[in-house]
Amino acid sequence: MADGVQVADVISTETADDIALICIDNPPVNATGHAVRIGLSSAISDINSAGKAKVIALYCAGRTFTAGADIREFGKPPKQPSLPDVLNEVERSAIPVVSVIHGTALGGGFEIALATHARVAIKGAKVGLPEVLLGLLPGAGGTQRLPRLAGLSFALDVILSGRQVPVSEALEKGVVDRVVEGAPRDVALAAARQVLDGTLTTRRTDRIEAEYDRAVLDATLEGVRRKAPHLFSPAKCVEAVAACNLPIDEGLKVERQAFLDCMETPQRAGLIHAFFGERAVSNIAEAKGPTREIAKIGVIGGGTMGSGIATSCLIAGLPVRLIEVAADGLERGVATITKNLDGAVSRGKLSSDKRDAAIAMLEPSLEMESLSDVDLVIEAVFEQMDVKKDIFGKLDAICKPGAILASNTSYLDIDEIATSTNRPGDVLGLHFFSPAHVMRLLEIVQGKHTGADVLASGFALAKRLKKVGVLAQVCDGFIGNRILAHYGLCAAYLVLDGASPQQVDRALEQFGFAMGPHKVSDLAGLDIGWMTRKRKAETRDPAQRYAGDIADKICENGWFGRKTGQGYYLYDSGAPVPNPEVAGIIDAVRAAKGITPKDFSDEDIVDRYMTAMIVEAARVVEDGTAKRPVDVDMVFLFGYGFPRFRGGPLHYADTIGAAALVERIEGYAAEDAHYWRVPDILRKMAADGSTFADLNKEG
Ligand code: T1G
Repeated sequence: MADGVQVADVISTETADDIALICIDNPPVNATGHAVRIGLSSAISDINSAGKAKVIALYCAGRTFTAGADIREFGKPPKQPSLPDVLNEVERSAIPVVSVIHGTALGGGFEIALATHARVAIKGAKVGLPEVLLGLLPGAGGTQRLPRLAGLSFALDVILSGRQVPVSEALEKGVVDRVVEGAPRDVALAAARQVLDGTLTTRRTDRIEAEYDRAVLDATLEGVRRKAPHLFSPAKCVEAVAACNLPIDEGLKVERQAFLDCMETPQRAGLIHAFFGERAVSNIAEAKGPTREIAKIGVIGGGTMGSGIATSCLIAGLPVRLIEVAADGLERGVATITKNLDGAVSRGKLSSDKRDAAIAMLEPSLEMESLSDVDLVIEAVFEQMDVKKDIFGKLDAICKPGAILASNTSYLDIDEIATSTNRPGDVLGLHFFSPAHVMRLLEIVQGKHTGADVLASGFALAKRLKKVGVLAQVCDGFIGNRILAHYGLCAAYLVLDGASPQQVDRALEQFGFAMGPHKVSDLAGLDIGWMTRKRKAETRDPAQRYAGDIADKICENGWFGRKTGQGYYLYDSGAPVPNPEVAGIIDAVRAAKGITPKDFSDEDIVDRYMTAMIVEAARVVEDGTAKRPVDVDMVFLFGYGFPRFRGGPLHYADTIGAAALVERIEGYAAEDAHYWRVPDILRKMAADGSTFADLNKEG
């Protein structure tokens, strides 16, 4: 028994006619948890001690060969035997061991195969070492055995990319010996017989001389430092692989130490939080239960969002009827969709055949009446309530009973939209993020009358589109945009009070954001924020310090960012350069407001910006707009370019601690007590020592 798991339940052996079969059966992905390690070690040892078998064949039950170590064990005290030790026993087995790979042999799973003496793959399988995506490195011999089998460059590519390698490619590289068809156990028996009759050669990986090229390693190290300056484990991967010219026991020691170095980092914790979080957000009651069939979709609006949404649905194999009010708009929509699909093909994300099939499933129309037979309509038109209510009123009359009516609105009240229909139970929000055929986040907004099956259908659609569906309740901006509105103020206050836009951007890019907030605004279009400020002008809280003066003046010049060639930056010479005119605007606004600019350190900028994000994120959890902290984290990882290795704003908050955050906010409140207020939830956590991770467990 190990961790409540009977070893016999996860490992079984059969012996007959000189052949011993070992089967790992540990659903759902045959992870090499403690019981599996104990069982595999015992099986190898017992078969060798019995001395009857002349060959061992190792395979897995279920849908895949083992997908690696049990990630849930990470961060807990390690339990013996470790996987590296078990794999040394496999490699040093006097009886040759052949492994049979099916599904996705990843991480420690692929490392098991590398430690066996021959590898037979079942057609369609993939192998890979994705540890770097978890802030780790292959810690069970992968950095030592893969270079020996397939050469330094291929090993570095696989280990640093974390990509899944089709076994057809692995065969070419000599990593697998055969690619066959059949069921794993049958293939295992056949492979064992081929070893016995000499038609399948076995060899110990550790006895193969690894090709070695210091120049390749040095160039690779320079490359990873340049490409991912924030990440810790890529350089450690190279360090471990660089030991493959040593005797394997020494190389494995270097690998082990490098692995343990990675295991200790907050980056490993953040990336594993992201891995499980991506799955947790749809692992909720609202995403389960009966759904309505969605076989045909209507999209209203051929603008950027509507075209992106239509593209996403077409790529998923869903026929789309695209509605526009005028022929030129419809033509633009079709052209944008075509461009999106061609872009997916050129990026290698879509085959040409699938691109053609997608185009064939697109039916443009000027007639809203043509939506009478669709199962779901996604409205993506102008963000004005009266426009949306008019459309939903018409859809109510046109669409068949049971059709789902969704709005892609990014902040408007779904409940109010639903009042323009006689079927509020069929109405929900499906908030896509631009570009909708690329960004994986989908906020699924639950109206107070949204039917349970309609909500579950939203999650089913997210899965079909390979999106990360996150449940959100109705409020201005739902989860992401509501929080963005708050910390966006912080960025504006920093510039009003003394920092430059480029300093704020640089500080946050050094923290890990792909782009700072001013570059993001320039990219999205400064006019969007300008319209929002105007929309909110009449209802703005007078106690709130207005932060839009600088951006307003930039917009009044017609400078809307990339789309006009200038905003906070100039875009006419490739890389963006700070717009020199903006400095003058900033000085003038400060002078008019009587602000004496002060210096901010990059650290102070990051602390303020992140604390502002955490404050509103905490409120969003506190008032139930988001179900749990992890839902907010995933919104930011998949919709807002938050650095994945930091796990998300509330995972990051736990690395600071509630008490420290409360103290920090109270310090800032001395400057602006209205903006800087401590959320009750944070004060409670500071008092009882709980964390956002604890709240996630409460679910
Ligand atoms: N450990 C624990 N649970 C895992 C797991 C793992 N390695 N992989 C998947 N699961 C859970 C997952 O959380 C989900 O649980 C269920 O299995 C189905 O997964 C020593 C140290 C294999 C391609 O990084 O890439 O080995 O939500 O929804 O879409 O060097 O899972 O149902 O409760 O993703 O069909 C390296 C990670 C580990 C592989 C299948 N291995 N897994 O995808 O199903 S580190 C990985 C995947 C390591 C060694 C090092 C995918 C998949 P629940 P799923 P899927």
